[in-house]
Amino acid sequence: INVKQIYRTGYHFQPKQNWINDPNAPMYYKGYYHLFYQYNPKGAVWGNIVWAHSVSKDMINWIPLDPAIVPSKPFDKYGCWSGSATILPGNKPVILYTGIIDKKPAPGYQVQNYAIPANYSDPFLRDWIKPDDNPIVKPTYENVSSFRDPTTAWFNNGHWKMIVGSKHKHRGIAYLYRSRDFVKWTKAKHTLHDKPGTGMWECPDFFPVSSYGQAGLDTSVLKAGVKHVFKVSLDMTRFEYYTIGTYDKIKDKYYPDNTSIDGWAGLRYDYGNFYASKTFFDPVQNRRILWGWANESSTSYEDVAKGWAGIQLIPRMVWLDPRGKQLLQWPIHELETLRGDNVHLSDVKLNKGDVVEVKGITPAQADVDVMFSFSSLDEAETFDPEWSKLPSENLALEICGITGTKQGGLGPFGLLTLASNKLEEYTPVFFRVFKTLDNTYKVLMCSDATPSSLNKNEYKPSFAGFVDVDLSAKKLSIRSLIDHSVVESFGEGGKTVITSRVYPTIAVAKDAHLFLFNNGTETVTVKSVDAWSMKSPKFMN
Ligand code: DQQ
Repeated sequence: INVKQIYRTGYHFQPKQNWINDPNAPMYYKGYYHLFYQYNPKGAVWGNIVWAHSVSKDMINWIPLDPAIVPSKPFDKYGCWSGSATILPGNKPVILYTGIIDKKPAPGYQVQNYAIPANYSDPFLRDWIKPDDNPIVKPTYENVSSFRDPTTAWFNNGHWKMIVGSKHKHRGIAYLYRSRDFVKWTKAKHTLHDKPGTGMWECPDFFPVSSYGQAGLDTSVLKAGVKHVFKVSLDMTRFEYYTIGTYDKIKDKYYPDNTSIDGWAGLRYDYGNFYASKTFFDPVQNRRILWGWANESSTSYEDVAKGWAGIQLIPRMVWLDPRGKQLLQWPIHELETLRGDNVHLSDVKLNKGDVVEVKGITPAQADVDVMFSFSSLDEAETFDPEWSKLPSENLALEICGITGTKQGGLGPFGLLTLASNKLEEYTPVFFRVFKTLDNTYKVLMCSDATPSSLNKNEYKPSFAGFVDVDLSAKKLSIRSLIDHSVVESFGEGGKTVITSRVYPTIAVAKDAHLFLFNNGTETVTVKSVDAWSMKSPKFMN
């Protein structure tokens, strides 16, 4: 293979070439899942943005189509930016998206447009019409260059409602708009939600979840026992955060629960490389699916040399954790159809310093599911009280940066993914358990790119999040989706998720290895590990 192509993913969504970013308007229509995404037809850097389009029966095998929405009208002359789909009564999809009408002021003058299918009988929805009464929403303030990414609309009290992400000074804002006919939209007097000090809110998402069970809800559903999730992508930190809360449909206001931190220290879908995400309701399997984009962590020089940049992560099912304080996420079950050769081990003891190889699969393209257990919490390291003084939005990350895989008490234990045989390179995904002075436990999950590559030019961040788990069962699990240059890891059944992009130089293709490790004084048992070689989808591009 071409040396530049060792980082292409085998089963994560990618077009043949060029730059991609945000997933747009995911939806299901007449037998097919549709994925649109921000795409530069002319190169491997951001620019010339159009909506590329692919369809799929299972969100794993894809049929690429021609771009669906491209600049062609005065109201989107300089770019077709992110947006969403809403399915109107009668199974009629409509897309709302941001059009750039002028290059100035930078990054562009933004309005909201709609597009409708040219032919409803085409399940691929290849052709879209942009009616001449566009734009349907114009910016009203001095925020003409910070006013974008309309959401899927929801319906109540005789109106469709949608939000547009924005900011005013440093306040992040979700402006609310209402319409009876989906064409004439009126700005509400108040916002759906806003928050000082958070900067521009990109790609807001707002949707209901049931209090119990894994079933998803269509975006307009509002009844007893329904909570709402509000998510934004923060331009300033390049992370997303969400809260769980209540939507008051009379006041048309969203109120985060007091168990959710509303700000940079809040919950994240993913504590790693994951941005501009969007959910949709899948009416066929009654679930809500989350799509997110991971950019490259390499230099743009390298992106241009390899001819592409950006991947879409594996779609995740999302639902409310039974305790109601966070979401859970899990890769869609369709991914399992790609599982090939399997290795299963059970009851493997890992003493301090042990590194055990998992052999018999293709470690560069794999799915690994492992359950660790331990017999006592006594060895947990002390949570340094000094750490509490660190900025709370980065606490987990700071601690992971300080401790890494250095010897601990209960942990670090976990996986060494994309590892070279002699461990010159590896991306560790692991837990460390800490005990605070008031005798509570803090479980840290890390995905640390620092040792991932000998290439000095790469950006190799360590990422980390806390796992809100009751340790009385004395077990912790990790599932990692490993795919050449991406490691997507789900801690404790999807309580904490971390994605890293990495560029090993030795641990590539057949020279990549997978190990289990423990570097804590407490012996840890691998109750079970299942690892699969992953096949590549039949048609991807
Ligand atoms: N990407 C789009 C914008 C959005 C940003 C432009 C988020 O609409 O705010 O490509 O990554």
